[in-house]
Amino acid sequence: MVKFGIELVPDRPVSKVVELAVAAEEKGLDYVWVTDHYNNRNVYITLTLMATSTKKIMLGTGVTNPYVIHPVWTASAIATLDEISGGRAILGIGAGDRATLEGVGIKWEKPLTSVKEAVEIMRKLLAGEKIKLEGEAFKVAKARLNYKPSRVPPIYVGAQGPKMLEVAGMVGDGVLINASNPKDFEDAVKYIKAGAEKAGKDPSKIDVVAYTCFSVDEDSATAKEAARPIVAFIVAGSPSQVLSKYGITDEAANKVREAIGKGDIKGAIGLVDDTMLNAFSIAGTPSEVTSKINELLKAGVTQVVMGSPLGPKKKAAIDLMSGIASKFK
Ligand code: F42
Repeated sequence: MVKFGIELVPDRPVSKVVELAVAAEEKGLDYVWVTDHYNNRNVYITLTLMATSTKKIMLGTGVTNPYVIHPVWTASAIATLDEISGGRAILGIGAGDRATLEGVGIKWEKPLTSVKEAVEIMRKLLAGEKIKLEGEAFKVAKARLNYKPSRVPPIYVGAQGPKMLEVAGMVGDGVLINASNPKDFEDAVKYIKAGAEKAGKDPSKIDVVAYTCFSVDEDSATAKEAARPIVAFIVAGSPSQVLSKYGITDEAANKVREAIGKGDIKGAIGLVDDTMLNAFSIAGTPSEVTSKINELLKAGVTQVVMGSPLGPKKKAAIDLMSGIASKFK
């Protein structure tokens, strides 16, 4: 059965973010994923408050990275969150955001190897075992937690590129794919499957998560308006081969980039057309987004995450999403 989650960005007072997690639980959603950027509120402090304010909903980092925080520390944080939440922690990890990392002087070296080795280290520690690893990214001479966690929480890998999707298939229990268009998932599933098979795992056991740019409202135009700013930044940050897949020309994307470069965000938003919206978001009325969700499921998605902006009003969007999710149960 398909699962539904919500992505929450701790870019506002934590109490407000926790309120949304509580609403998501009350409305029957299955997962809360909290993004991790050092320049927002701290991911683990936010998740801890969510754990003490909710009872059922699963709580994950969506996603942390092995560069800012060493995997031994992440393993300890997730084990603690799992204890506090009564077995509801999920560990989402990815390569991290290159620009942010370089801004603080961290070199973004060997992203595939770093994620793969980090997962190996964390799985061992979460299983209560000792780890010794002479890896390419990490050298761990001797590490172990001083207690045995009651379980190894599921580990999800954030991935977009073919090689990272393959790594996710090899080492992950799930994959968080930052995309909204069914076309992206048809390809992604092939890479995940190849990775799982290489590692001798059953690919059908891997949770394939669409981590979408999502906006829902009773009024289609209002929903789309709310998604435009995020889509403008996605268009500006996407390489030509991704844009051309959707019939978006370099010329059109360059105009958006120029506007953002000049700080004219309003102008950039005005340049986002329906082709761009359709390529990079799920935005519209409940019936419009439901048909897009159906297409995602056909492409192999097993969990749909309603990501930023959620809608013009976040709580109202959670209400609408709850109605949509209940039709799939
Ligand atoms: N990043 C954050 O910082 N915070 C978040 O909260 C966050 C959430 C999130 C959710 C879902 C999701 O999918 C991604 C998310 N991200 C977040 C972004 C994430 O941290 C990564 O930046 C993003 O997923 C990286 O993109 P990617 O999966 O495509 O991987 C990168 C590294 C890439 O370029 N991959 C390529 C590929 O094909 O997969 C190839 C890279 C490659 O091959 N590089 C070297 C080589 O020579 O082969 C590496 C060699 C080696 O050993 O590693």
